[in-house]
Amino acid sequence: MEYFLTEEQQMIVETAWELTKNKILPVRAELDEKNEFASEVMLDIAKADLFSIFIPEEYGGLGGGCFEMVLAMEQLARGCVGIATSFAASALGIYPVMLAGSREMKEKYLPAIAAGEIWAAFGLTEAGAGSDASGVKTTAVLEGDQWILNGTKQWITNGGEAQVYSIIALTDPSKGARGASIFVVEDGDPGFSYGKKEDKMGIRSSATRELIMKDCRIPKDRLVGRKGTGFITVMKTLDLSRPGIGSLGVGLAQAALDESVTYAKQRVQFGKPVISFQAVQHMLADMATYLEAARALLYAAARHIDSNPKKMSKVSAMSKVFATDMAMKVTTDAVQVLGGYGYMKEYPVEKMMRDAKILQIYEGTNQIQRNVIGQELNREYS
Ligand code: COS
Repeated sequence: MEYFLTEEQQMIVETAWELTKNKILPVRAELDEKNEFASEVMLDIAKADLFSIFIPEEYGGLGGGCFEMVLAMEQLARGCVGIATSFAASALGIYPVMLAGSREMKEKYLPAIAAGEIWAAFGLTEAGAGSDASGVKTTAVLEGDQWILNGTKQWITNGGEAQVYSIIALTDPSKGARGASIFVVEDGDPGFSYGKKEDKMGIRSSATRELIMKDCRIPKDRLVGRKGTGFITVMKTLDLSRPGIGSLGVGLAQAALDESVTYAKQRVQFGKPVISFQAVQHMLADMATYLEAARALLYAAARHIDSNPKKMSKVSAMSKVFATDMAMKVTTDAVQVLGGYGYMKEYPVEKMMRDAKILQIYEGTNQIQRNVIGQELNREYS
């Protein structure tokens, strides 16, 4: 379908797709097999200037919005959702600074992120806090001109690979969500270390680790925004980033559809290519239709977010839930179309189906997305 992209947006799509073809497709199976972080590809992404897309021009970026990010991530995810996740997680990690940080903080970090010199990560989840974002137990106490952080973050994408971490900690535990604040913790800060790297079902070329803070001391000015406003910034950050997860679903499903149609045209059974059987055609037709519907919603949502940043929760959640449920279905059907071959590691759809599952879980489970949509509807009709 024609989505009327500007010349600049078209260029982002082409740049990201070229990178995917040349740098991601050749290495994705090996990285998946070895459970290895795609450091070199991340450097290639930096060289292609894709890290600068969402950074404002005054800080050395391209000044793009949610839509431009969605376009880039979709193309990266056509190659590997693990790598696209590492890219997306860096944006997620620095959004709190972009949304609520001081000018000095932005000057310190944003140009380096735009240049791809450093990567970021987002530290919200803990053993007892995931869907319940306000259940965080990590604490931050001010002592003289330093904050002292204590706590452990779990399942942090880019953990151990990023240089900059947005950490959500309680500065006033008695106030619950209203007592949460965000801090920038840097790799190498005293008292800051990493737990073991997780062995995951999918997105194995991304790094997922614990972040451990034991009397971790950071300068006073690493507080992002005002004390006690952390929860709201977290919610705004997730509103901005969730369409990105939708775009990973769209890119992944596109790749699965491409594999399925190509295979169905080649595979001969009962004397004919299997695409000539209606049973297979109907599966492919549904895959293509759901994919295009998800892409249309995603692009509309991202454009809406860029023009209405104050009213983004509902469309953001809709684009994430629809596109990622679609990706799970399309990749599962892709394995079915390829049959026995689809189940083998020799063909890429097996990895695609494994990679799809996380999209329904991270950055807010799809059940949480439905809660967000439902709560907004409740408010709108009151
Ligand atoms: N933007 C701005 N403010 C928001 C907001 C948003 N999108 N969503 C909620 N808020 C505000 C509310 O207005 C409320 O403010 P007041 O206390 O001033 O009224 C405050 O935040 C608390 O909101 P609420 O009571 O709805 O919070 P809940 O604890 O019920 O949590 C959900 C709501 C479930 C939506 C939230 O916990 C969530 O998104 N969870 C998933 C988190 C997630 O994505 N985790 C994955 C790991 S991070 S990659």
